[in-house]
Amino acid sequence: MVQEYGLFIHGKWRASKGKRFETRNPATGEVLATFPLATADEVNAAVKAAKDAFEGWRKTPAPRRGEILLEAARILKRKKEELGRIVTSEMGKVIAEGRGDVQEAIDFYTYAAGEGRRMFGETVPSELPNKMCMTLRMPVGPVGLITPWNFPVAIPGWKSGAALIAGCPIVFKPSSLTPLCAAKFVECLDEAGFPPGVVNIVPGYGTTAGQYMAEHPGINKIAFTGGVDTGKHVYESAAKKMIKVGLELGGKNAIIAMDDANVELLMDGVMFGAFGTAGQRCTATSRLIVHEKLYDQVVDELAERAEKLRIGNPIDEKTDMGPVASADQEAKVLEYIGIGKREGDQLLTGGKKLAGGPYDRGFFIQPTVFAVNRKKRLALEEIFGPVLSVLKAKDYEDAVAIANSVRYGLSSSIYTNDLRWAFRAMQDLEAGITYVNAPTIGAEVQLPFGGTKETGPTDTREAGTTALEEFTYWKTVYVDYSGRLQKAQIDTAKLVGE
Ligand code: TXE
Repeated sequence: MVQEYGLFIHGKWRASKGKRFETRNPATGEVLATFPLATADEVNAAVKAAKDAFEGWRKTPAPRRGEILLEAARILKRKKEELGRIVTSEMGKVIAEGRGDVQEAIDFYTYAAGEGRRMFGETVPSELPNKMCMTLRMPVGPVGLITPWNFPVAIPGWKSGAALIAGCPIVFKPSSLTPLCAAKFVECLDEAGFPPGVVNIVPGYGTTAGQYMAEHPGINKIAFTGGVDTGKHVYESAAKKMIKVGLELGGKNAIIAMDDANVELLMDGVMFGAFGTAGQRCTATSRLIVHEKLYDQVVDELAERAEKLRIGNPIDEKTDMGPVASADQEAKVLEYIGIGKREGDQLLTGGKKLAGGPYDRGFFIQPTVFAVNRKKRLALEEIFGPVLSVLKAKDYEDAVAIANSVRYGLSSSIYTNDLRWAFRAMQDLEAGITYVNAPTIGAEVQLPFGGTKETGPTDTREAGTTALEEFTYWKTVYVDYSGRLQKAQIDTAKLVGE
C-alpha cells in the first residue's frame, strides 16, 4: 500500500488542493509514498500558522522548550531503526549511514535541548553609575527551512533543532526526493508535543513551494542547504526582504596526502570520504592531492581498493555503496565522467553505469577514479557522486595551492605525521573545516559547520555553539536605576569627579 501524505499545518495533517507527486526508492524504483505539491495558498496558511504560534512559543521558557526537544530526541531514538530504513529506502545511502543520519538528528536535538538552559547573554559594566547593561538573545520569528535530499533527517534536524530552541516556529520545505523522511521526522516532532503551528511542513518542488516560502513576507529567516545556483537565488530573495539567511552550498573538498602519510590509514579515509553516501555529501572527498613521492603507490592502491567495494541494494548490511539518489543525479554524474574522458583525464577505474539484474531498476554507478589535470573541470567542479579526482603535487605549498584553487571552501584534510605540515595546513587551507589524519567527512554536532567562498557566507555556521546565531538577534538592554537622567558620553566629567 502506497501511503498518501498531506500537509502538516497548525498541528494537523491536512488534505491539499495541489497536484501530487511520488517518492521512489532509487535502488529498486519502488513507489514509497505520494505527497502534495503545496500551493501558494497552502504555503500562506503554513506561514500564518507559524506567525500565530510565534507569540506563545517565544514566551515559552527556553528550558521548557528544551524539554520538548529532549522528548523529540527520545522518540527519534526509539524509532531510529524504522527511520534509518526509510532514509536508506528513499535516498539510497547504505543502512549503516541511514541509521547515522537519524543519529545526527538525535545528537543535535539532545545538544540543542541543553541550550535551553544556557542561551547565555552578557552583562557588561556601564560607564554611568547605577546603571546595568546586558544582552539578550531574541528569536527572529517564523523560519523557513529548505533542505536537500542527501541528509534527509540530519539536515532538517540541525536546522529545526536550533530554530525551535531559539523560539522560532518553522515552516519546512523538504527536498521533493525525500519527503517521506521529512514527514516521518515531523511525526516524531508532533508526538513530542510542540504546540500547534510551531512545526509545519509544505512538501513540493523548489520552484513552487520553495520559492513561495523564500519570498514570503511572513518568513524572517531562511535556512537553506542545496546547490550554489539555487542558494544564490534564495540569498537574493532574502536580501530584498533584509532577513537573515543561512546557506550551505556544497564543496569540492580535498585530502592532501604528504609523503610521510600512513598509506593504510589514508586509503581507508579516502574510500570512506569519496564513496561513502556514493559521494553525495557536501563534505565528500572529491579530490585527492598526493605528494609526488607517494603518487604512484597511492594511484595503484586506489584502483584496487575501489574495485573491491560491493555495490548493491543499500538496505543489505553487506553493501558498501548504494545507488545515487535520482535519475537527475545519475545523469549529472555520468555527464561529468564523459567530460573527464573528453578533456583527457586518465580513467583509473570505474566510469560506468552498472546494468543487468537488480542494477537495471536503480541508479548505480561504479566507484570511479580519475587522474586529472589541475586546470580541468573534474579538478574544479562539484560532481556530487562517486567520482574521485587524483592530482599530483610537487610539495606542501603546491598541494595547498591546488586545494585552494576551487570556488568552494567547505571541508579539507591533510594526512601527515609531521606536526609542522599539520599545523600549517590548519592555517593555510581555505575551508570552514580541516581534518588531520581523517577524511573530509564526519562532522560532529557540537561544533560549528559551514564554509567560505561559494560554499556560503562565512557568518553561516550550523550546529555547535554558533547554531543559535542563525535564529536569533541580539537585543541590548540598558537599565538605569539612578532615578535621574544620565547621559552617556556627556556626563563623563562627573564620573571622574572633576
Ligand atoms: O539541489 P537544489 P538539487 C548540489 C549537488 C547536486 C545539485 C542539485 O551538486 O547535484 O546541488 O541538487 C529547493 N527556491 N547539492 O537539485 O535544487 C529544492 O526543492 C527555493 C549540494 O537537489 O539546490 C530543495 O529542497 N527553493 C547540497 C533544495 O532547494 C528551491 C545538497 C535543494 O535543491 C528552489 C544537495 C527555488 N528556486 C545538492 N529551487 C549540499 N550543500 O550538500 C530548488 N529549491
